[in-house]
Amino acid sequence: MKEQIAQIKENAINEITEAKTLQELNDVRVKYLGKKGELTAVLRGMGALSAEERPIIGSLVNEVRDSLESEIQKNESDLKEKALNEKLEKERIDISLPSTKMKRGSKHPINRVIEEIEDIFVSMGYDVVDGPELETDEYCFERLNLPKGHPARDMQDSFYVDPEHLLRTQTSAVQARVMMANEEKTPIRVICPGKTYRRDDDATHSHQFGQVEGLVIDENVSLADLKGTLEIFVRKMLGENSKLRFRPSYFPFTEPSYEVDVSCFKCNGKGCNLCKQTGWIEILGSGMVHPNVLEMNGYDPKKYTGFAFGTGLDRLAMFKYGITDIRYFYTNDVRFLNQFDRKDV
Ligand code: FA5
Ligand code: MG
Repeated sequence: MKEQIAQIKENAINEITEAKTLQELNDVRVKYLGKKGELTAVLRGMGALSAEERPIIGSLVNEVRDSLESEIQKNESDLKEKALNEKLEKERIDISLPSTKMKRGSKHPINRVIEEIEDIFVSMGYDVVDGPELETDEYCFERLNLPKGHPARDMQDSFYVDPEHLLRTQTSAVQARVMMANEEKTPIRVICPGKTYRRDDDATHSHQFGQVEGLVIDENVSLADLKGTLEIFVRKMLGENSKLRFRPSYFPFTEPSYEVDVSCFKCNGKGCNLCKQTGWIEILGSGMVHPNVLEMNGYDPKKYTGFAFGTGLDRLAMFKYGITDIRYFYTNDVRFLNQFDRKDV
């Protein structure tokens, strides 16, 4: 019996050492130590032994089982380590490979210009206000001294939705809204950037474009205040050397009215293709708020005066970034937009 046990032990140790995988090792365990295993069978057969032999054989079997178990355990941890190393080698990551490039969004050039204008005017004490893009005829025209049938309405070709509603043609529509909301409180100092719409379509005119309106109302506001404000604005926006020219013009809601030209930044006023050889580029309309407009919207024109201006955002952005066609702003071509993915532009 002892020899049989010694033989089992020898065979088992050999097979344990030869097991190449965890599965093979487990098969050896089952073969010798499992319920129907060879060593277990010896224990089962002990009933046939004499009372003297039984404890001797019993402890021998236990000894062999213990040593087989510890042998299995040792080989098992070796095999586990080997399997792990193989896995690590197979799944090795080459951290020196270049990574996939992340696509970043960038700020739209029009939004950059809006933010810059807001910073300039907020630093001068202005509030930034908003108004609806779908506007009533009343606010877009009537309260700006443009009654129905007024010939100056033809200056802006409008998109009407019904006889009383249209897509606003100018941010000037917020002027009346701000005055009505303030109920003769002063000072009013606001700018309003936003989208505007007209029936236009060419390289410098789009059916949708952006404007920024400015409105100041207080006692003793003068034309000098308008000029000084616009000079600061234009110099900060387009460069310290920009010169301004006020050209008398006509808007029904201002009197007197001016269109403001800035010296061409490309040729410094000498004349080039950008400024059509004139040395000047028109950037905004402005003037002193018409007394009728003050009165119609709740401000006593004998007590209060004010100035207003409206500038085209697209045109400013075109100057600033040297863009030749306004339609690039609205066609969402990423190759165009990606160029603005830099802090210094
Ligand atoms: C006005 O719209 C007046 N509301 C400006 C104003 C405000 C005057 C306050 C007095 C007091 P005008 O129609 O000129 O004015 O338009 C102003 C600017 O908007 C233009 O100089 C131009 O830069 C821009 N603009 C007008 N139409 C278009 C268009 N279709 N596409 C792009 N920009 C346009
Ligand atoms: Mg104009």
